[in-house]
Amino acid sequence: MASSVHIKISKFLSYVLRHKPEAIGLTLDAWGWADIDILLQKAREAGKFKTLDRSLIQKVVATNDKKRFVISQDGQRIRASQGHSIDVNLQLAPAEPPVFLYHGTATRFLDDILQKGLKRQQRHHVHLSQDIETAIRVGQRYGKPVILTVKAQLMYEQGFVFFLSDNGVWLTAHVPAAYLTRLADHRS
Ligand code: HQG
Repeated sequence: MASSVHIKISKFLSYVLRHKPEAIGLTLDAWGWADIDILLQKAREAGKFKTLDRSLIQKVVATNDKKRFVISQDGQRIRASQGHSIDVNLQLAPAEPPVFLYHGTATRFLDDILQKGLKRQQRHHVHLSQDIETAIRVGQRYGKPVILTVKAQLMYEQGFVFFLSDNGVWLTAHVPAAYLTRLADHRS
């Protein structure tokens, strides 16, 4: 179980590595990497986490529940594995998805989704999970959860491109409504 400090640091890293590096004057390279020393320096200058150092970042990365971040092989850089709203190239190779993938959302979005399909909204991609439990947790963030089954293999066969992030999240640009069905029987 991650400590509350770890969770706060993970949220801070998600914010600067996925959405707003400029909030602390940080610059990511084209592939989404930030230099860890510079990140630490900028975080300190911004008055964030006085105790944040390299070993604490390593601990947060290693123990993160969703493995949201990776550190480069040389140990010098860090990036988020998925979830970006800013334009970075994660250089993920297209991959063949399983027959079904799942998307958890809130009941209030359902009508719109069943009409227009799943849109990526602020992020690069629509996020899909391989298991229903994860989808329920994702949906719960926005309200009463509802789970959609995505006919992923059929989409793939019909030319839609899928990617698998380093931390096991399936990504695709858009899921038209025709490939979605509501999973009626799930625990909430
Ligand atoms: C919904 C978290 C209306 C969509 C999670 C979702 C995930 C529509 C919301 C990752 C729609 C976008 C991503 C449409 C989609 N009409 N609503 N046509 N199409 N939506 O947060 O998938 O903890 O950008 O259903 O675990 O919820 O941050 O996407 O409810 O893996 O690592 O619009 O973020 O990971 O919300 O979550 P998000 P998401 P982390």
